[in-house]
Amino acid sequence: MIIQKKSDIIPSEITPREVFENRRKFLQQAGFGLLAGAAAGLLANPSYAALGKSTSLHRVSNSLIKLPPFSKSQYGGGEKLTPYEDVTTYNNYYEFGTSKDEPAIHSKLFKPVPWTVSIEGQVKKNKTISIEDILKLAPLEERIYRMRCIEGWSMVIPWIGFPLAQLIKWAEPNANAKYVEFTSLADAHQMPGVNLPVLDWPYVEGLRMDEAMNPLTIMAVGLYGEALPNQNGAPMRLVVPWKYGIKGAKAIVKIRFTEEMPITTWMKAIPSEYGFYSNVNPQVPHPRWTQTSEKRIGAGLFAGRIKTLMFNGYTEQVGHMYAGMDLRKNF
Ligand SMILES: Nc1nc2c(c(=O)[nH]1)N[C@H]1C(S)=C(S)[C@@H](COP(=O)(O)O)O[C@H]1N2
Ligand SMILES: [Mo]
Repeated sequence: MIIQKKSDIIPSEITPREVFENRRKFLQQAGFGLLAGAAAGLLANPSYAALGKSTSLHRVSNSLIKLPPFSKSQYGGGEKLTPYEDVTTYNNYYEFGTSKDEPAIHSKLFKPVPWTVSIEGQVKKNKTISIEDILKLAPLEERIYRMRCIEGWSMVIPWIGFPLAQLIKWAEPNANAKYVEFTSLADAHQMPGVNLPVLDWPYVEGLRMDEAMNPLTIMAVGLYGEALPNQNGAPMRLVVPWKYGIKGAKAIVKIRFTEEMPITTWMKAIPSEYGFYSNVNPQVPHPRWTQTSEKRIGAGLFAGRIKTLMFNGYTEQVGHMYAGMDLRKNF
């Protein structure tokens, strides 16, 4: 009742987020902390409070997208989550700046709606699909994945998403499709980094068809129980947990099926350092640093480095795809 009364008098200039934050503050002051938590989407996921989001109740998703309900999954149970604060303020997203704190700051006004994704290349026919329709393609589920950046740090993130295979099925690739290429938005008006020649925009990534169809590969539309924050790739980004983070293209606007191996942005930038596969592999150092260990973000100042595992620990699910391949050459 209090909630309704409050929202009735909201002037139209105030954004839904401000409305939400005001309401939550009000409820907290009135001693309705639990209710406020429920409004933030935490009710369905009470475990988040114990896993790092409790310190972040003053934050709400900056996304304008409303997610349908999602279910829990078998993936990643038991892993200690990287705190929400770190997941959303320590980012790589060069379209919004090259330092880790910049994406959270510069993506505040980014608009992930309206959004359409175009499907092109080796398909039955070119088509486009809205983010709303993408969200109806498959049931959403939460998957806790270990994520490893090629720079040597890692996180454990509770993503919400669906198997990329479901979107590919809808896309109807033809028999010539051997690879899938993903293109991120490059909008200089919304993304200040795109005005700088740090990379050859737009950001492009790719997967071999079997990698794209692997059950571990997901399109993420949320994390920590809420719609994907802008800095994490709203409204939809790729998540491939056995590969380095660079493969996880954010804010995807185009999916193209190809016969030839796509040339990714990082391959183009520095071909001797970044290969197409980018599988996590402690045996193959980056030319300028080792890949044998990683720093787990948010684990604390005195936490030691963790041993990096082959395929980021997902060998059982993905190792078979690389049987007989020289992973030193195909790095
Ligand atoms: N469009 C785009 N996607 C991107 C990047 C980027 O700069 N631009 N950085 C990549 C890198 S290097 C990493 S490690 C992950 C980081 O994702 P996160 O910030 O959600 O943890 O996003 C990947 N996706
Ligand atoms: Mo990365």
